[in-house]
Amino acid sequence: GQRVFSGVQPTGNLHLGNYLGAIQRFVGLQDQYECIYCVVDMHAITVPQKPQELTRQIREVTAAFLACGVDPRRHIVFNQSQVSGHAELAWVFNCVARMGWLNRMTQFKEKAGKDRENASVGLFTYPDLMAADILVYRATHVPVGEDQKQHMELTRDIAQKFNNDFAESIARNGFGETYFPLAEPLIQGPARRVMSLRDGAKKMSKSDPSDYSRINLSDGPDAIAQKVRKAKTDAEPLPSEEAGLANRPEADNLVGIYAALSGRAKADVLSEFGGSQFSIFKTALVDLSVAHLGPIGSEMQRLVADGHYIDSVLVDGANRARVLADQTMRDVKDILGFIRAR
Ligand code: AQP
Repeated sequence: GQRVFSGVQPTGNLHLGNYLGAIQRFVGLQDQYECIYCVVDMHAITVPQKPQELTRQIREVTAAFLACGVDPRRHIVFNQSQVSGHAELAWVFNCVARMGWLNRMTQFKEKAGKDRENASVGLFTYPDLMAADILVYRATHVPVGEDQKQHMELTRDIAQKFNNDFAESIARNGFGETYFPLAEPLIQGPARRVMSLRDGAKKMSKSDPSDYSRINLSDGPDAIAQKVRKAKTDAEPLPSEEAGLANRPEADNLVGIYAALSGRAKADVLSEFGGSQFSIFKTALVDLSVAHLGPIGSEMQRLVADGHYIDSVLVDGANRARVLADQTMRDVKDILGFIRAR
């Protein structure tokens, strides 16, 4: 079967990059695939979190999924820590992945910074847990932003090494030639890497100290308008063709955002705005962003206000996810040669 898995960390400040790179795309996959969307709270604690804020942020990400149009009845929405198979399989993958593989991960280098001795061990093994998130459901497709490309390659390497190392046992247990699929990242569309509004060389990120660097899903019309108006640009008018965006990262970023929000191609947007000054384009971008994000923000607020409903969605989703994950863990234990109750 074809199955989609993706996760979002409940680490605050959900932004337009998270939306266009991931959550918006979750919605479009629902007609084609069986989908599992996860609030990855265990990933969040790889860096310090305040418990009460973490609780609030788990509800907020869940509300964002629902407000954007993820259907928790037809698909599965839950938080990672409620299904123990993620952590169990991550341990197995800690023993499959090699130190050298993890040493090459750029996200760890960026997040650990200079004080690497003081980073948590969990931050280092984060990609093994991510591989477990995906493979505990034997998911085949993973919609993510471009920043997750390297972790997706590692996920495939882990699946492949497990399949190779245990090939004989996989066959003996009746699973055929391979057990885990080589999950395919779905990194698509004009907003696969949304950049900071203040610096076209940096990705839009939750942890950027400047709130002007990002549009938050919770921003109202005034905040959105201010941030777009202050967004960094160059002095030239917009080009008429996509090739004209080369070496103009800020222009490229704003055009990409406009394209993604309107469901059009960048070339199509430029055929409308080519030759315009940024002031005109920005006004159109404000209108589009407010029209698009306004209803999402207010629906999120409405949902978060009813914490009981959100929590019941997560418990129900976890109950359904657990059935799938438990089956994988039984299979994996048999493949590894562990003893279990039958
Ligand atoms: N700027 C972005 N453009 C496109 N997609 C993005 N994603 C994140 N930033 C962008 C995608 O959002 C999904 C969830 O990401 P995450 O929860 O793993 O958070 P993150 O990548 O750690 O988010 P930030 O904003 O980058 O946080 P910090 O500041 O902590 O590093 C993923 O699919 C991701 O690709």
